[in-house]
Amino acid sequence: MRNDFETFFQLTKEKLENECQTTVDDCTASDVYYAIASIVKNDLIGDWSKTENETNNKSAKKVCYLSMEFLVGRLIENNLINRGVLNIAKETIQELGFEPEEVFMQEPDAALGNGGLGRLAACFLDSLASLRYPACGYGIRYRYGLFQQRIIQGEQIELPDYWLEQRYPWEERKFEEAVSVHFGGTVRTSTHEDGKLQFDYEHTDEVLAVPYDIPITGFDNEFVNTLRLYSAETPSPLGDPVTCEDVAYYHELGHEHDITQISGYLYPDDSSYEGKRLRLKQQYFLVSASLQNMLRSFKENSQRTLNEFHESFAIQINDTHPSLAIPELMRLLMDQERLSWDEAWKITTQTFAYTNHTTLQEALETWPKEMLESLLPRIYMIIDEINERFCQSLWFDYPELREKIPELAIIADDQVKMAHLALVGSFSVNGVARLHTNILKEQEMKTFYTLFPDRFNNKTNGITHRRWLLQINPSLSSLITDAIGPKWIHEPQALIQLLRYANDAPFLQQMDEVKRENKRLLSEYIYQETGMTVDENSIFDVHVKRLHEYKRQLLNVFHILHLYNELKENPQLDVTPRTFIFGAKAAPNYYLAKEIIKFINVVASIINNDPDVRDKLKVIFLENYNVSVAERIIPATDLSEQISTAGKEASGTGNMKMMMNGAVTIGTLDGANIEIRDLVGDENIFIFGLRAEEVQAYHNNGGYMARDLYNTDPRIKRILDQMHNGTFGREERAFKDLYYNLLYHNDPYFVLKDFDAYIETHELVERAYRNRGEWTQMNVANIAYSGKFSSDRTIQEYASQIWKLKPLL
Ligand code: KOT
Repeated sequence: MRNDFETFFQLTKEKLENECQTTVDDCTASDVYYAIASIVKNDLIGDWSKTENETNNKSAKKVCYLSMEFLVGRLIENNLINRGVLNIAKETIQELGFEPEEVFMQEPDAALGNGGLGRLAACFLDSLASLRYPACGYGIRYRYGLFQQRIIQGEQIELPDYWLEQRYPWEERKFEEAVSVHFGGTVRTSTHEDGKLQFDYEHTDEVLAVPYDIPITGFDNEFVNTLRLYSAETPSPLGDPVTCEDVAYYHELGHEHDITQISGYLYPDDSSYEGKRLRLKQQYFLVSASLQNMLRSFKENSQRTLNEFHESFAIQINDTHPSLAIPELMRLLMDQERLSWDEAWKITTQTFAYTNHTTLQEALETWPKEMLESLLPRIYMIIDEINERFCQSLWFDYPELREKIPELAIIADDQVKMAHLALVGSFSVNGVARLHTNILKEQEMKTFYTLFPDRFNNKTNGITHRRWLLQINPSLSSLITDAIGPKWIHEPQALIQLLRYANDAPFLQQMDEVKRENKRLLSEYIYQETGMTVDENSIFDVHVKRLHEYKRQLLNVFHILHLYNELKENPQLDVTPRTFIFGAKAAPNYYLAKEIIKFINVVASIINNDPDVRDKLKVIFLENYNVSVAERIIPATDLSEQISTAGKEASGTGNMKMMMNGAVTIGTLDGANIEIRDLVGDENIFIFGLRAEEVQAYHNNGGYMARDLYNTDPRIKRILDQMHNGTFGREERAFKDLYYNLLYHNDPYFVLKDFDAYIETHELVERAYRNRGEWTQMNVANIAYSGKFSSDRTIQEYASQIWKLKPLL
C-alpha cells in the first residue's frame, strides 16, 4: 500500500462503496471501521502467506503457543500502527467526519480470556511477530467471551458477551483445514500387522474442529504470524428432517447443541478450578485439533522424519489447561504414525515446555479419573501408562524417593493431577517471576525439582510496550521520542536513556503536563460512564485487576475508610485529594469476591455523597473492566496498587503496564514487584508489608490472631464495627461474611496484619506527591527502567533458552 493520505482515502471510498454499499456522505462509523479493517487486511494478506511460505521453505523451527485464553482486545489500532498507516487512517476518518476513537470502538473487544494469563498470551504473540519468530497461537473461538459486567445497586450482574454478533473482520474461516476430534466410545485392542498393538476407537462422538485464523502483525517488519482459533461444529450437515415430530431430529438437535457448546463460552474463573466435564472437553478439543494440525503440516512441508519433530516445533503449554497435549501427541505418534512408545515418548518430551502461572491451591487442576476415562478412554490409557512408567522409574532409579511416590504420582486417589503430567512430559518448566519460580523450586514442586533440576527455569513476564505505551499513550510516547529518539520503539531497553532527563526541569514540566492531560481524558470518560466529576488535580490511585481475596482490594478499601473516618473526625485535616479508581470482575460464583465489589460500591456511594469529604475523597468503580478500559485508565494513573499478599501473585503484569506509563507503585514484595524494586530502587517505589517468608511462617503455625489486632488497633476496630453494624446501609446483614472471614477465619490474606504498614506507606506517598518535582522524577525513573518488562525481552529469553528458536530474517 502506498502510504499517503490520497491513496488511503481513495481506497476507503472504494471499500465503502463496494463492500459496505454506502458512500462517503452516508457512511456510519461502523461502515468506516469495516472499510479500514478491510484495507489493512488486504494489505497484510501477501505478507501473511509469505511468512508461512518462508517458514516452510527454510524449515525454520516454529513455536506453537497452546492456550485456553487469548485476551487480544481490539486489533484495529494495533494493526494500523504496525503497518505504518495509523496517521493517514486517522486523517481519513476525520475527513469522513468521524473521530478515530469512535471508529475504533466499533470493533468488539475480543475478551477470550480472564485476565493476566490470557493477556500474557496476547502480548507474547505481539512480540513474537515483531521479533520475526515463526509462531502460531492455538486457542478456542468461544462464541461468548468473558461476561460483560454491569453494576446494579452496587452488585455485579453478568451479561453474555456475544462478541461475534457482527462480522469480525480479522478472522478467516479455513474449512479445508478442519479436523475431527473424537470423544467417548470404547477402545478395542488387537494386534496390528506390524506386530505392535493396535487401538481402534468405536462408537465415539465426532466433533469437527474448524479453524478461524487471525493475522498477528509484527511492528514495522512485514512479518505476519497466525492466531488459530477452533470452532466446534457438527461433522456433516443434518439431513432434512421429515417432520418436526421426528424423534431422531430432536435427538440430533440436542446432539448438535452439545457439540457446538464445546466452543460455546469461556469459563469465567481466574486462578480457580472448576472440574466441569464441558471444560475438559474444551481442553481436549483444543489440543487434539492443534496437534493434528501440526502433524499434518509437518508431513506436508517438512523433509524431516518424525524423530526430528522437535526440530520443527516447540510447543509451549500455557498453564496445565492444555496439558492433555502430551498424551495426545503420544496417541497420534503411536496409534496413527505407528511409532513405538519409546520413540513417541522421546519426541514428546523434547517438544513440550510448560509454564506455571500460580501456586494457589484452588487453581490446581485435577480431573476425576472416572471422568477422564469415560470421556477420553484412549488418552486415559496413555496417561495411565505414563504414570506407571514414571512411578517405576522412581522406584528403581531413586530408591531414596520411594516413600514419596504416592505424592509424586500423576494418578492418585482416583484423580489425575495435570501439573504432574505437565512436569513429567515436558523438558522445561518455568515460573513467571523470580520469586514465583523460587517458590515452585523450594516449596510447591520441591521434590520434582530435586528429580529434574535442569528442567526448572524462570521467565519473568513482560508486556508489549507497543500496545501498552506507544499505542495507548501517544503524548507520552512523543515526549519520549523527542527526548531520546525513536530507538526505544524497537529496543525498549533504550528507555533507560531517559535517566539523563531526571533533573531536566523543562522535561519534567512536560511530563507533568502529559500526565495531567491523560488524567483529564480519563476524567471525561469517568463522567461519561458514571456521571461523576473527579478532581483532575487529585492523586489518581488505581486498583484494577480481577477481584480476588489475595489481590486485597479489601485492604485498599480499609485505607479509604480510614481516611474517611479521620476526615469525619477532623474535617480540617490536611490531606491531598484522592480519587480511588477500581475496576474488577469477580468470577460469577465467587461469593466473597462479589461481596467485596458490593462493599466497594457501598463505600463509594457513602463517601461520594458526603459533603464533608466531597473535596478530598472520591471513589469510582468503573464497570466492565477489560482491555479497552485498561487502555484508558493506565496512562492516567499516578499510583499503582499492587498489594497482593506476599507469595500469592505469581507475577502480575498490570504493575508493569502502569510503571511503563510513569505510575509509581505502592506494593508488597510479591511477584514481579520485587524485580521492579530491584531496578528502580527503594526511592522510586513504595514497598510495605509482610514478606513471603513471613506469610509462610504464619501459615505454618496456623495463621495469626486477627482478633488481637481488632482489640489493640482502634482504627481497625472502628472499620470492622462499621462493616458489622449497618453503617453501610445493609442493616439486615451488613457485610457480615467479610467481617467473619477477617475475624473468625483468621484473615487468611493478612489484610488486617498489613493494615498499619499500608496506612503508613500511604502517608509517605502523600508527602512525596506534594513535592511535584520529585514525584515527576519518580515517574521518569519508572519509565526509564521499564524496558526490561517489555515482552520482547521475555520472548527473547523463551526463544533462546527454551525453544531454541531463531528469528526468520
Ligand atoms: C488461572 C487458572 C488456573 C491456573 C492459573 C490461572 C491464572 C494465573 N490466570 N491468570 N494467572 C495470572 O497469570 C499472569 C501471567 O503469568 C500472572 O501475572 C498473574 O500473577 C497470575 O495470577
